[in-house]
Amino acid sequence: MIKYKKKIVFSAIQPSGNATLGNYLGAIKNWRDMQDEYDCIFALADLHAITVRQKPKELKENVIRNYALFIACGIEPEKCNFFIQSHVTAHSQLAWILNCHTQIGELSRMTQFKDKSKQHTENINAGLFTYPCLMAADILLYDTNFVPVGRDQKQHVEIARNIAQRFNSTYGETFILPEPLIPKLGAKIMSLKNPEKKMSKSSLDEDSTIFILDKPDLIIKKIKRAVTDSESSVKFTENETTGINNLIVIYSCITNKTFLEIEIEFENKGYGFFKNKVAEAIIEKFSSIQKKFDLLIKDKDFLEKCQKESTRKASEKASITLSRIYEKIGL
Ligand code: AQP
Repeated sequence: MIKYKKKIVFSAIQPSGNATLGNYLGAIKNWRDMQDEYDCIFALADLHAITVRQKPKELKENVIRNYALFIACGIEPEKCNFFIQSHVTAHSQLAWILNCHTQIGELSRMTQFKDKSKQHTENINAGLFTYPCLMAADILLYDTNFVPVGRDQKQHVEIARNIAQRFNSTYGETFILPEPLIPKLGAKIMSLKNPEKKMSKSSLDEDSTIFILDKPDLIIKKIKRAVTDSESSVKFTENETTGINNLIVIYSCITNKTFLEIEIEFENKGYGFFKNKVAEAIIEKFSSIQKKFDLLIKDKDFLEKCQKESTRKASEKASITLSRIYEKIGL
């Protein structure tokens, strides 16, 4: 196996819509902060996105918009490798091989499959079921050490690890065993309308989700409408999933203030006042990203150049791993 100078980080995100505050705090912000210390490889997982029916024209546009948006969020194509999953064919090739090395039983335990098949009863396709094999392929192709993800994706990194371990014990040392990196804070930002559910980009109730590209008025409106309980004090309650806990976590992630500092800051101030401050903090954080995005999305040449170069680098690395695997299994 190749010895790399820096530890390798891989993570991906679906361009299935507009990225959310949850995606930002649970994933993108942490990717941005890892680019100097690690050899980072990030992807827009468009092959994963088609496990749910997409409109082709919209998907194409979403890929370009999200590519520009993540650069605006601080993903630097000069520092890391940021590419589009379907452009590197080794992902689908390895996914098939891993399909043949994964048990139906372990796939049926995946909570995302259970949730999404309830959500999309009209289209419970095989890809939705074998999604973890493609995700394992994404990770294992790059000899990844760490996978920074939100808490909802931990189970998928664990199955990737199990598949890798089983493969290694059958064919000899082939894959590095990846570990999930879950942020201490912001690993699961909850829906603003239902704090029992995670904030999601495909939620049917738009008021439950803040999108990175939401304009200030809309952010204020959504935060004002966010569910809070009947109490009125801004206090974090351990082990409970309440609307106020969710807003405290969001405010803490954005301002870097501790829960105690927040409780002191808003003592006797009431929810209305607190919500205004939360909205202001989000608006401030997203306004510079939105300005950068507005410029980048017009610069098609730059975006295309970055994509081409990243595809070339990723394909090169991935094909080395794929040859190693073909050799092991006798293809
Ligand atoms: N609410 C969240 N809080 C913290 N982290 C989150 N992530 C997603 N939602 C939250 C993290 O973002 C990364 C990319 O996720 P994804 O878009 O590839 O898939 P997802 O988890 O299925 O995200 P969504 O928003 O719920 O998309 P849809 O609605 O299309 O299914 C992952 O690291 C994830 O943990």
